[in-house]
Amino acid sequence: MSANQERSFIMVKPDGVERGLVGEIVSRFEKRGFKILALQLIHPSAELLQEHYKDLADKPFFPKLLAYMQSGPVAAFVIQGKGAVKIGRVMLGATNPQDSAPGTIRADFALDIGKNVCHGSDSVESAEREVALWFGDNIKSYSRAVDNIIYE
Ligand code: RTP
Repeated sequence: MSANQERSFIMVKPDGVERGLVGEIVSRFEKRGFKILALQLIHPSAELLQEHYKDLADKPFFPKLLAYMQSGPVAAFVIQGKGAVKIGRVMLGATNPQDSAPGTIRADFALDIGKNVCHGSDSVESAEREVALWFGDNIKSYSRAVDNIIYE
């Protein structure tokens, strides 16, 4: 896979969907130059969320996190492009919005760690796992003429 094909799994959490931030958040990634490879509004099951957040199962906040993530639909999408995972995390901002840098999604739209609006994969390995978990094989690549302008 070439560097330009790196993928990350991004999700607007229920608070972000409820507040009408889906378009704004997707738009930021589109404008940066990332290709949207998949996009779906999903009502996640407890099983899906337990698998997604399995590394956090022992954390004291885990039950609260699962309840929050099931409080409404999420907008799950996949971005593709150079540095998708790292840049995705930078664009989201620090997990706790109180620490997020100005201009990041969490700093611009959130105040509390437990309502931090969005998720982004934290490594290339997690991204591949999360893309497969949420979208299975339902992803088809496509070419964009604009890639010739975005990439040197
Ligand atoms: P995410 O998975 O949502 O992108 O967040 P992250 O990697 O930046 O942070 P992680 O440690 O994986 O935590 C997942 C989500 O759990 C909630 N959380 N609450 N102390 C707390 O109450 C606490 N700590 C984490 C946040 O919503 C965080 O995004």
